[in-house]
Amino acid sequence: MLATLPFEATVSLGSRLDEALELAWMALQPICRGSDGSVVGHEALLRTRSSALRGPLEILEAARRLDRMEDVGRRTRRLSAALLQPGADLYVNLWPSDLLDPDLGSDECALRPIADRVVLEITEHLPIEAVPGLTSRLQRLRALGFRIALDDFGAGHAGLSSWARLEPEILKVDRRITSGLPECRAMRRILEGAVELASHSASIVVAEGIETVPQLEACVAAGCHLVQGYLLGMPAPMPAQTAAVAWRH
Ligand code: G
Ligand code: MN
Repeated sequence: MLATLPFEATVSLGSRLDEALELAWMALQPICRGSDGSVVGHEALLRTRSSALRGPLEILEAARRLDRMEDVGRRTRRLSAALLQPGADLYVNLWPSDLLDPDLGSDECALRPIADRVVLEITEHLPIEAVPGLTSRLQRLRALGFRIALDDFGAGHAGLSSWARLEPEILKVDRRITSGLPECRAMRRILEGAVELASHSASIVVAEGIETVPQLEACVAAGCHLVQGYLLGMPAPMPAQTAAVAWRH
């Protein structure tokens, strides 16, 4: 992959990535209980104050081209660990390459001391089948106290086979499903079906991407335990301790 980049371009992209990671910070977005709106967790989302690379997508693309995904994962975990809020779990995104990184779950891993408060969100940017020894890696992470979430469920990447392989404690249903609610009956049935399937393994369902009150009500009516989205709270440097919308009782 690097061979396609001329030497100067590699050096320049490398120093831009260094700067972006140096100036990186994590925004926190609240995750709320569907029944009463109380904040039970925060998802940590990568941001940077650097203009050398703008935003997480450019950082990830640069890291991928330079084969430096581990640097991003380690920096993300270190920054996230410092942001654990009292009484709330911390949701941290993993890339499949992080599952191969010996740092994850090691004595040096910043998340290890707080593992029982951390949910590791896994999505399929790379097929999960491509991770060698996935089952034993997950077993080890769970033995340390981490919980596993399947992220972006229903988005096309994260499907039923990933669900079967990961056996996640938490299922995060992508906004491409929840955005169709309440109007789209098919999306509602898919969401209800996911909740039903999740109940057989006692998994918790999080509805992502909630932007309107009718969407929120439809997700709660479908049985989603937790909800997340701009309506409840934007990703922000100061963690929200309460939902941005009033709950109906
Ligand atoms: O893949 P994952 O689910 O981790 O994606 C998180 C991304 O989704 C973040 O970049 C965050 O800013 C964005 N996001 C969070 N809530 C909403 C929402 O309600 N609507 C939209 N469109 N994006 C959201
Ligand atoms: Mn996520």
